[in-house]
Amino acid sequence: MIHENYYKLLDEQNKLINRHNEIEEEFYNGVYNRYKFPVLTRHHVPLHWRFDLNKETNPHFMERLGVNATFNPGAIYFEGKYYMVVRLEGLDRKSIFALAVSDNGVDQFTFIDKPLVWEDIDKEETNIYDMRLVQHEDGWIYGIYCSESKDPNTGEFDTSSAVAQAGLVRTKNLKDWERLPNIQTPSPQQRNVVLHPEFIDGKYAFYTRPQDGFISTGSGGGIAFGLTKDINNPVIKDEKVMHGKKYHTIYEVKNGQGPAPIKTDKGWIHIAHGVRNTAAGLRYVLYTFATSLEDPTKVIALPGGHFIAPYDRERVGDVSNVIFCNGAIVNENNEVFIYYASSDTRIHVATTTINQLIDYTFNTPEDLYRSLENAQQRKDLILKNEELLNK
Ligand code: M1P
Repeated sequence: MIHENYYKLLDEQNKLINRHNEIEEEFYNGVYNRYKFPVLTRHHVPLHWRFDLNKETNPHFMERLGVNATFNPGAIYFEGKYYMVVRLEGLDRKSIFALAVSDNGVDQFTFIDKPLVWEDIDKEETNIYDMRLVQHEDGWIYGIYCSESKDPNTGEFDTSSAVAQAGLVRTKNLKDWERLPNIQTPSPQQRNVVLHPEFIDGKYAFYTRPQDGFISTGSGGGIAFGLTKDINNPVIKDEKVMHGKKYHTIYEVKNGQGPAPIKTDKGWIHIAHGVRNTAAGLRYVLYTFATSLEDPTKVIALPGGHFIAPYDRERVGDVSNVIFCNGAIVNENNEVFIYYASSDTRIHVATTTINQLIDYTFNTPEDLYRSLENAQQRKDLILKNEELLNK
C-alpha cells in the first residue's frame, strides 16, 4: 500500500516543477538574461528515487536515499528538446548522473528514466561527476566526466589527495550508454576534459586540463589541447597549453574548459571557468574567449573579467562563491542556453543569442593587466561618451 504522504508531497512537487520561470528584470547587462528561479534543485528529484513508498516497509514515510544537491550538468539539444545530464549528489556524497528534460529550456525540467549506469570497467573508480556532452561529427554523442579514485600512493586515512581521470562514454539515444576506456594523457591528473565536436586533421581533438595535484594544478594547469586517432583507445600523447593561468586575473589559480566550444562565423566561442583565491577561499567565475576556425588552439579574442559570477543568492551553498558551467545549448534560432550551477548546489539558466555572444567576446575590452592602464581604458570610454552626450 502506498503511503498517503506520497500524494501530498507529489502535489507540492508538481507545483514546483510546473512553475513558470521568468527573466529576472532587476538584472541587466545586455549580454544575457538571468532567470528568477533555478531550473533544477534537489527538490525536483522524483519522490520514488528518494522514498520507499510502501507504507508497510516505511510507516514514517522517511526519505531513505536523500539527495544533497543537483549541479554541474552536461547539456544537449536532442530531437527538439533540452536535455541535461545532471550531477546528482546523494547524502552519501556520491555523485551519480541523471537525465532531465524540458520542452523550452528554461522551466519544467523533469527527471526521466532512471539514474544512468553503464559497464563497470574500473573497480577503483569511486566518484563520477561533471559530464560534458558533445554531439560529434562521427555520429555519436560522447560524454566525458571526471572519474575519481583514491590515490594509491597515500595511506588509508590520508584524504589529502585523490586521482582524477577522464572517463568516457557514448550513446546515440541518451538511453543506452557504452563505456570506453579512460582518456590517457601525459598528466598524472585530469579534470575538465572536453571533446571538440569536429575532427581536426582526421583526429579526435580534446581540451584537457593537466594538473599535478587533485585540487591544485601545481606547475601544470591551463586549458590544453591534444589529439588522438582512436576513440576506442584514447591516448593523447602531446598536450599543449593553449590558454594558461595568469597573475592577477580571474583565472589566476586555475581555469578549465566548460562545455564544448560553440562554432560561429567569427570563431569558436568557449565558455570556461576561472578560479582565484580570496581570504574567504576560492572564487569560481565564468569567462569567454574565442579561438580561430582555422586553428582551434589559437586564442583570437579574450574579454577582460568575468562573464557570469555568483549573484545574490547564488553566492551561498555547499561550496560558496562558485559558478561552474559544463553545459550549453544552441537551438535552431541561434538562441543560447547556458546551464550553470551556483555554489555546487543548484542549476540555473542564462539565455543569450549567438550574435550577443560574438559581440561580447570580440568587443569587450581585454584586461590590460595593470590598474593604471585599466583606469586609462575606462577614462577613454568616458571621454568618448561625454563627447556624444555633449553633442
Ligand atoms: O567546487 C568547485 C568546483 O571544483 C572543481 O573544479 P576544478 O577542477 O576546476 O577545480 C570540480 O570539482 C567541480 O565539480 C566543482 O564545481
